[in-house]
Amino acid sequence: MLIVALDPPTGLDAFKWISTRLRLLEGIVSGFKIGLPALLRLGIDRVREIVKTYSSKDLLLIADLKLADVGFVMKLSAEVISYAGFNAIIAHSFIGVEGALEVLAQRCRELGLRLITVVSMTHPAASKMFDPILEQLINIAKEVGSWGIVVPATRPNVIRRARQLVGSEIKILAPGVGAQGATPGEAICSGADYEIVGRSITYSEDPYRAALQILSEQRERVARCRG
Ligand code: BMP
Repeated sequence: MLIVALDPPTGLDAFKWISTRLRLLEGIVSGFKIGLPALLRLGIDRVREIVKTYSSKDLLLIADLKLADVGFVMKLSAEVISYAGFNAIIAHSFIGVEGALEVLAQRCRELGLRLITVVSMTHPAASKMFDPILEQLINIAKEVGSWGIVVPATRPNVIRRARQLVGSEIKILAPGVGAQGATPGEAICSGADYEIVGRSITYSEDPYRAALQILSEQRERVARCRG
């Protein structure tokens, strides 16, 4: 129920930084999310070297590109992401279905990539920009057959609403735990399936211990809310 976001700090060897954390954490977490900072710094072939090692394992390997383009271009991006060994990709819901997400969703099905769409975000402006149209964004996510949606752990009320709207079919992935203020387990108690944690684990002196601590807090909280 824990996904680790790997966003390497500028100035360090990104390849080594990511590889070390994957190796340390692969046995205790549900998956990893790698985004633009790593992809831009390393390029797809070096990212592939890292990701391919883990492709055969039972891990979610998410490419966080937050795609928001016309279908044809997103389709090309999905092909690159699949080549690198990822098994999931993130796109924005707000771009809509026709000519955009329907094209991406079709290519993802062919490639065996899980499609995750963003329906709200953790930053303060998101409550003005995304939440008023949450239902519409979720309907888009459902229409294209998204495997999962991104909903902010920082706003548990949005998670509760999203869970009511998607039912039990679609996974809810909730970033914002730790560095952005949400506490471990709170999003799961509100209806999320996974919590996404970056810096509280990856920037810690001891990422393994930090992850164990978050997992234990998550378990305690969930045990309490599920009674
Ligand atoms: P951190 O725990 O270090 O704040 O990292 C959060 C991760 O979740 C980052 O990789 C970020 O891109 C991602 N994320 C987010 O913080 N808010 C969102 O609304 C959506 C995200 O994907």
